[in-house]
Amino acid sequence: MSIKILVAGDLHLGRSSGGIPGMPEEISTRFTWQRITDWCIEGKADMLLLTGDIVDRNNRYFEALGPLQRGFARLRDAGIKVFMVSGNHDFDVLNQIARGSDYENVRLLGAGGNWELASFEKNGRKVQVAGWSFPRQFVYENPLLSMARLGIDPNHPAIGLLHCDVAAGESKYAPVDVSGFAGKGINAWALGHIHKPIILNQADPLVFYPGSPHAMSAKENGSHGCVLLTVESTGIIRHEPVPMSPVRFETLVVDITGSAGEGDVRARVTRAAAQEAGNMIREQQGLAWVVYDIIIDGEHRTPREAAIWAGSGIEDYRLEIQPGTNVVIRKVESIVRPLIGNLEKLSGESSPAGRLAETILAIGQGRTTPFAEALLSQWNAKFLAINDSPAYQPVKKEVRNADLAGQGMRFIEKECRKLLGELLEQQSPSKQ
Ligand SMILES: [Mn+2]
Repeated sequence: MSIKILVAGDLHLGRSSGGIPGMPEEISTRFTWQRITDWCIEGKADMLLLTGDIVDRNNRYFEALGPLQRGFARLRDAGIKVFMVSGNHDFDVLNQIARGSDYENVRLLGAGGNWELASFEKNGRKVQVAGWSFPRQFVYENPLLSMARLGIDPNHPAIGLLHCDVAAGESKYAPVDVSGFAGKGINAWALGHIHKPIILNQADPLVFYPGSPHAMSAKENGSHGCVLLTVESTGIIRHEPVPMSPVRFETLVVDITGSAGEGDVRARVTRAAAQEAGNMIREQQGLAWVVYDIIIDGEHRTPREAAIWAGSGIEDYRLEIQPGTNVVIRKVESIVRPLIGNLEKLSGESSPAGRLAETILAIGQGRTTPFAEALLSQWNAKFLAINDSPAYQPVKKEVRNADLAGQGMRFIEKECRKLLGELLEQQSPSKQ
């Protein structure tokens, strides 16, 4: 018989997802906490592991504790054990709750920053869990360096729980180097602190951040959920993502080339969003909100107007693509270029438009023109003057190493396209 262990981190109870109209219940992280506990109670997991920052320190701190405790009680009544470590947000509160006598099923490991080992048994099979908890808000030392012998039995699988900042160099959130997880007698390390799900090492040991189970902002795009660890009877630990977040943030690039007026541009944007969200809900159940940041791309005769059309009134757009699943658009950005038409033909002309077309063509083919060269030397002089100003000293090294000429040429090409687009727009019959 295998043992199923659900791992969740960085829930930040007390917070809600931004960018969603109204205050529907499912945008709050406590909705996802309920989903996680339901999932365990339905018998899909034997044990729940929490990797810290379960409670958010800055948002309605006391309000968050009620739902947490209700969840612990429901898990207790269902006979589900919880092992957890605290993070920088909940270093004090998780320990207080676990120390009380109400939840004998809940155990905080490594209180006070002292490593601790516990074990879980089911059907005569044992899994060990080692953990370390944040003793205070900021920890500048690497907790792995103080991981003494915990008496881990090599005959049984062992899981490590740690809230830490991997590969960050200096950090006040328990900086750890990824190489430090090996050789500790742990088969799988479940980490907390980083909200994006990441697998740092696939095996021997497995090292991963489950990420936030609930996507809280547009920065946390993509699928968010928990990780299910299955400890096979052979002792091998398998891992798979379990999507949980009712909210998903995505960025979508929509090409509007060939679209005519306002209605057409808007239809392209909304159709693309609805279509992509439709594909997404086939893969992931329980999505209540799909929130898009749209980037319109391509060529248009009037790029400025196209950007305005695509974005106007977008805050009111809402499409229910299936009962209970809504698509909304948070913002629209534009990288649409002016429609230039036949560059080759234009470049043969001796007009200003011809000169611009010639330059755009040349840069695209890695060549240059006297006009581009003159612009580049001016660009270089301006750029270096800015670069030498004291305000930019901190970023200077990075800039110095960059491909300056390439950067300048790309800038010149972009500006030539913009200019040429405007020039042609002025000459077009509709404007005369
Ligand atoms: Mn944290």
